[in-house]
Amino acid sequence: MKKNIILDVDPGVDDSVSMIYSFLSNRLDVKLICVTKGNKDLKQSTLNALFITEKYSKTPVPVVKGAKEPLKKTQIQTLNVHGASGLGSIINVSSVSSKPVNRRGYGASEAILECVRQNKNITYLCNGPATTLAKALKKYPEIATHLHSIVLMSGSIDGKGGGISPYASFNAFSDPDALALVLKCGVPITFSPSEIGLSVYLTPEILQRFGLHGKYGKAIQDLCTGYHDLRLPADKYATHDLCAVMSLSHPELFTVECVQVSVDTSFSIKRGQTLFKKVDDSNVRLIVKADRDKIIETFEKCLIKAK
Ligand SMILES: [Ca+2]
Repeated sequence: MKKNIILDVDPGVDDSVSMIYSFLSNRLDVKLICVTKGNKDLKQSTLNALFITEKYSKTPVPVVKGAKEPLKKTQIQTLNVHGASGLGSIINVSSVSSKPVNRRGYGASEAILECVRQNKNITYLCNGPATTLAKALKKYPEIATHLHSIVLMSGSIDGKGGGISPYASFNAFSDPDALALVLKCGVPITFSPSEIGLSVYLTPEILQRFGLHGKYGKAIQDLCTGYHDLRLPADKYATHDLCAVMSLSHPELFTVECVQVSVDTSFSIKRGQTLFKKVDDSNVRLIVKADRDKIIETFEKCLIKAK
């Protein structure tokens, strides 16, 4: 049976890769896409999410515009590592004809509430800052009682950053208050930290091969071309958000540990730092290892099957 998911994104190259995979995977059923300000501002991120959904989802999936700013307003820069549009070498997204489902009195919190009420055992996959989810949980605590689990692409095992901050991953740094709030909601949580997406890197040879696998493979090639996570050499492409999604579709390819986690919400240089401590039992799990070869093989099979 397919696993129901809400996918929260800030596209973003690796967000888009994770969206395409989620649409194609025979183990996942995407019920709602939420967009949060992160890699790009909310307007561009929403346009990008609509573009990817319209072009690569085989069935219609509602897209809802979420949080425009973090819970506590700070000067957050966006990371300019995803190309001008946020979609690597795909520059022109102006062909989008669909619109987000937002209307007066109905925003992301309402869309999430409706979705979790309608779909049993649903997992919230957060591939951007946790702001939209935190706001929804604050407004409608009932959401937590419906969620099966939460997967967060956030944090780093070693408590270091390297992109936007020396101590925090981009998503944790972008809204640590939201992350701390989500951690208190009682739902089982899995962290897919920076180290995992960096370890499961793609190469130009792999992307070239993907490019021969039809429309979807070509999209992955075009997305990743022009994307450079500065923690990797220029010819290695990180798969942060894809790993988070695949940890749900293929948990057997990931090693997890039960942990206690703390998030630094101070306004010091350590803002957004996540510290994990291994414990015997906890509702929080941390991915500590991923099987790169099998993940890439599984992803490639999915692209070939879909073409
Ligand atoms: Ca992201």
